[in-house]
Amino acid sequence: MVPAVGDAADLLRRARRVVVFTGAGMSAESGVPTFRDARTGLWRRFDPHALATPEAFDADPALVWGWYEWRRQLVRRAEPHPGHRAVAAIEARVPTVLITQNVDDLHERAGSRAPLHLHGSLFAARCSACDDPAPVPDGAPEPADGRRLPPPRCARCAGPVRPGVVWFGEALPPDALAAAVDAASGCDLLLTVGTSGLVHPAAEIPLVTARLGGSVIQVNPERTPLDPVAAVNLRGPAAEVLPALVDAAWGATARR
Ligand code: BV8
Ligand code: ZN
Repeated sequence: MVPAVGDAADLLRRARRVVVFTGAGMSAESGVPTFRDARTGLWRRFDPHALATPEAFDADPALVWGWYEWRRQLVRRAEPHPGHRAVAAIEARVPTVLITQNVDDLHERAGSRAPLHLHGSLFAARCSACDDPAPVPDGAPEPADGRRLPPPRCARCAGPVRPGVVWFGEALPPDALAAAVDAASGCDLLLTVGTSGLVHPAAEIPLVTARLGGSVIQVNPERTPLDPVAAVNLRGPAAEVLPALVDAAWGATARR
């Protein structure tokens, strides 16, 4: 087991207000590719940073909508892992705010009640012309060649419906971002899991806690720019490390 888990457990047991901050690595062991390895499967020819933009959608709505429909169906087939359930166990033991950069619903399906989605959700959609919310089609056909699927049309103005996510170059939802900064400012412990810490402004969240004297614990198999900021770096995968951390802090009963 990862050696420093005892130190991290002491910090977690003593914490009065916790923030859990997750990135794509949190979903990796559920089979949802991260942005760094999103070249697996059907999309190895495309760079997600290029596809997740308003320009890409304007240029080729069917390609971008097909990519999100493919990801939605992949997430629907995925299951939360013990790491997601360990986060819900922390929420049950100590006042916690869960902030995620992920657009999947794995935290919710593991029992987390109200994650703050900084980058929106695969299961939300809205009209790209009039902003009216639009339903996400259920049971849409798997994108034909695994690629293109024309987006649905808005019931009000017949404009193309877009995914309810934040694309590169788009502002984050102001209320979610403000709530996240507020939580990160007021917590005494921030647990950052599975994020490369490269995408801004979300990447600033752990730094807010550290700057105000809170402790940061990082869970990631690899080094990231957050290493120097973390009081404890747990070098391992979320599905293994998070349950071990909860067990070390409160005993295995905490995860039942
Ligand atoms: C904004 C939703 C301004 C969509 C996402 C230069 C040019 C242009 C823009 C910029 C620029 N420099 C900075 C910017 C800003 C840009 C940015 O930060 N770019 C980066 C690439 C440099 N940011 C933006 O554009 C943001 N908006 O700035 O707007 C503005 C302001 C006002 C008004 C108008 C405009 C918007 C950013 C949000 C983009 N949307 N997602 C979708 O999902 O399709 S971002 C998306 O990528 C994710 O949500 C996530 O945030 C990010 C991926 O990062 P991670 O989650 O960290 O995942 P990653 O794959 O990178 O790493 C995985 C990690 O997990 C690794 O560390 C790995 O080691 C670890 N791991 C792997 N396995 C495991 C594991 N960990 C634990 N367990 C495991 N098993
Ligand atoms: Zn419309």
